Amino acid sequence: MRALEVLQANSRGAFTIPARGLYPYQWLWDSGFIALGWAQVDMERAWQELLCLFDYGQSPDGMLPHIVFHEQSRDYFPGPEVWGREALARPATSGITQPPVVGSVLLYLYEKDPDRERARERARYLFPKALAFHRWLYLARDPWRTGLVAIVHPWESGMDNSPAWDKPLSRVPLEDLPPYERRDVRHVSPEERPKKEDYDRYLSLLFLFRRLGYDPRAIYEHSPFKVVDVGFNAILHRANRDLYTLAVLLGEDPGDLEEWILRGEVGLEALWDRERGFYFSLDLVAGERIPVKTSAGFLPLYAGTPHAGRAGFLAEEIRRWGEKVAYLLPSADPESPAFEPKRYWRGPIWINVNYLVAEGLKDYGFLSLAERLKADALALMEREGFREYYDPLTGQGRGGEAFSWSAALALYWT
Ligand code: 9WN
Repeated sequence: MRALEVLQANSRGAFTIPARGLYPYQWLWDSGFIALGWAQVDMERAWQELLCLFDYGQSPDGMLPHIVFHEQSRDYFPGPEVWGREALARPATSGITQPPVVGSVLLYLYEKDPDRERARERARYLFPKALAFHRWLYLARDPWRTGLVAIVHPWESGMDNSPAWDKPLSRVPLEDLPPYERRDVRHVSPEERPKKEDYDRYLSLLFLFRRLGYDPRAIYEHSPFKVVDVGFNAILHRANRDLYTLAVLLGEDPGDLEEWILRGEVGLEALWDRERGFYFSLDLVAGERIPVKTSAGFLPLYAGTPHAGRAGFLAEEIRRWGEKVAYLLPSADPESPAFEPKRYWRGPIWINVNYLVAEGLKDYGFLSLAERLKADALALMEREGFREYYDPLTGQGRGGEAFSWSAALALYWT
């Protein structure tokens, strides 16, 4: 299947599912990457992707959920009945969020659209909604105004079973869970997915949030998993910068963006570990750094916060990882004992992360390394098709097939 055919096959009118069977709804950060793909072939469709997300997914307080359950499906667990957030006028949604790439995608669409009238009209409509999402993130997840927001569930990182979450997740008490049946392992081999222990805790957190009525304040206070994810915050910082640029271009009031940018820069740079020369996430429950090297640690390059010296360190580290694998960029340090080349976010290459890190490397002038991340991603997709992830040692495609954001980013790059 060609890249555009993948998007067309996964399109459900105004939104695009990540993959047939495996993920039958609209996901938050997927839709951002997918819109970048649509923008190469059908600008109107790209705008629809974001409009659909905000119009149907956003709650009155600004929150954007990680899944909008537009349709009924028996393919995915946990579905809308498990989250228990059925609304009357809107489709049901999940009760947690995901990395905020949409602000940056909004600026991209605005700049790319040749129909300037449409670009202005759509951007003016979506800008305050994107701003409200960021305001919600700071209110709900940074009550102490540190400049960094917390995630309360591994699914919020988008990198679900990252080895960085092993320790903080192990502290989550297991609920007396009702019997449940995973559907992901009907579509994909269990060796390529998170383990049962992980799912038990993912669900324990879900049921806790449900009991708390999805009240953001109660969740922040009571969640036994509370982490400052370097990846999430780097993406948020870049989106703040991009929304600020958009505000200036549109002549709109930038609200608190300037303040968030200033505080975010200081916050992100505080995640740098001088001894180990890497950016790490913070476990807010234990009050400690999580010294586990994952690809999220390279995302400050995308945020644009490191000074040249630190950026050079990161580029060097990517090259070192590159000597241990056949293709870049593995999602976890290939030398770490936690590295599993086939299992989801514990080693495989993800096309969206290659895109984000390549963008950052390009901004810092590491052009040949940025080119390698892009070339490796394109070579893998050419050889194996548009898979969800790839084994960095053998290049073998893994996880879902005909995966939307892989196809979308191939369109973006070619
Ligand atoms: C939970 C849709 C999503 C991606 C995530 C990826 C995976 C879901 C799952 O699929 O997560 O959100 O059920 O495994 O980890 O990044 O957005 O493609």
